Amino acid sequence: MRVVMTFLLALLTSVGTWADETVNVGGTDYTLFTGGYTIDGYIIPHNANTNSGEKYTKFVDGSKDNKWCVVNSSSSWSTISIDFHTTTPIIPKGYVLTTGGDTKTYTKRNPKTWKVYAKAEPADEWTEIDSRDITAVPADALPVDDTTDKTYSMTSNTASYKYFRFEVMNIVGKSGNDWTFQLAEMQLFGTAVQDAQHNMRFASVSDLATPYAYTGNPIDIAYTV
Ligand SMILES: [Ca+2]
Repeated sequence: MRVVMTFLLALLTSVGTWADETVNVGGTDYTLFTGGYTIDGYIIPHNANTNSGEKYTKFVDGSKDNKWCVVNSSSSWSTISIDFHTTTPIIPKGYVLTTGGDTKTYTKRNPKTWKVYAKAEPADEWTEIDSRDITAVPADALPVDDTTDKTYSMTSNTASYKYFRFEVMNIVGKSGNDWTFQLAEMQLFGTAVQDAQHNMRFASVSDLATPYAYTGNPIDIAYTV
């Protein structure tokens, strides 16, 4: 039994690449949520072309060495978004975005305007908990550098949430012939207390996505997973 338990422990501790880390905002340390994310759905432009190794699953998979990359042939899209939930409710105080591994080559793929929404229960209405526009606030721009973190805080939030939506309305600009969005990773941080059981990452996301609805803009298409 001890051998089995040791094996299982080794297996669990080898899942994912998350480590217990903190993010310091204004002198206060917040804990990066390491309990795992499950993707619920996403919206991409109808004309998008995504490399099989750069799918939406890469956005919250625990690895900064891969990215979600949505290649578009035109700028006429309104929304790229992804919905996911945490394994346990948390009180988000901010998040870390990580640029893609080739951002120095493709300098315009970072988001330009984006919002974060949250809700406690699936049936709740979304609440906007963060909004960024780098034209209005240039300091919010992600680095034009490969695999680089940038921290965004929303420390005034005191509400507990479990469901999250990251929504991009625009990207920095045209890269070559494409209007392409990419990010390597998003990590929430907050004040929720985690236990050891939740330090493993859940990566069981189906690749068998099927479209369920069109948004108000007919060129965007939504998928549940
Ligand atoms: Ca990733």
